[in-house]
Amino acid sequence: MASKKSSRRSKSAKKTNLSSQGKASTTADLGKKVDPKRQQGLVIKYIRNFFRRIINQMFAKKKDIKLGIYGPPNAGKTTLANRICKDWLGERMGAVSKIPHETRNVQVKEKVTIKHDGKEMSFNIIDTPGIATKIDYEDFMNFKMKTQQAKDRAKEATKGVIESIKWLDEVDVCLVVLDATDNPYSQVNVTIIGNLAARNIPVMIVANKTDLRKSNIRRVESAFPQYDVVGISAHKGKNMEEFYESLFRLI
Ligand SMILES: Nc1nc2c(ncn2[C@@H]2O[C@H](COP(=O)(O)OP(=O)(O)O)[C@@H](O)[C@H]2O)c(=O)[nH]1
Ligand SMILES: [Mg+2]
Repeated sequence: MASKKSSRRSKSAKKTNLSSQGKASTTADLGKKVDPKRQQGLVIKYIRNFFRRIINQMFAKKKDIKLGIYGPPNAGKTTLANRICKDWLGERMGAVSKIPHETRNVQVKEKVTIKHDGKEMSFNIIDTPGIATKIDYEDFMNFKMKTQQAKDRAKEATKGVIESIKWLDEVDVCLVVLDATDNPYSQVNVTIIGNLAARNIPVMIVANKTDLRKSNIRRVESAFPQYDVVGISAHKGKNMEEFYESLFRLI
């Protein structure tokens, strides 16, 4: 019995000990809290941080969205880039030609502010050289180019394809421009879109040249059913409202 009692006593003694320690620390904390100098310092620090946060938010630089324009040669990528730049900057972006691989270097137009439905977004527009699986200098000779000129163009076009692919690392969102009069199930189209999907880059497909009778938006939609497809004529400026609406939905 005696031993049981003594063990109970020692347990309660332990409890008392713990609770007194707890009390002591609480008292110490309270002591700190009521220190007016420390309290004043904390309030000043809080107010300073609060205003710093507000000022940072007010002047925070909005990041420009890097919009890549990709696709096979001659689909109308530069024509679309020019259309966007003309709509919002009043100036065009680059040269357009019916001869493939006119754009052989990546072109960037910075700070293109687009407004839609009361919203405003700033883009860096990246027009890329067309991606092709085969570039043959003899094809350029059909456009009445001299042999050396055709060879140079083929060499530059090949470099351009590599540059386009390198730039995929820089892109936030991407437009894939396809000529809606062409077969959409090409190796190039599947490779571009597959590459963008693997990088988790949001994609919108632009079925261009809808002003031409041979164009077929449905065929593009059924080739890539998981993507938003917008039919436009970049050349004529047809359906650009829907294009901007889809672009804002993409972001
Ligand atoms: N009919 C028609 N032709 C277009 C359209 N967009 C571009 N083109 C023509 O297609 C050719 C290639 O255009 P371009 O913008 O240089 O293509 P890119 O190689 O993809 O940059 C040029 O002759 C353009 O005038 C369009 O909406 N309709
Ligand atoms: Mg081009």
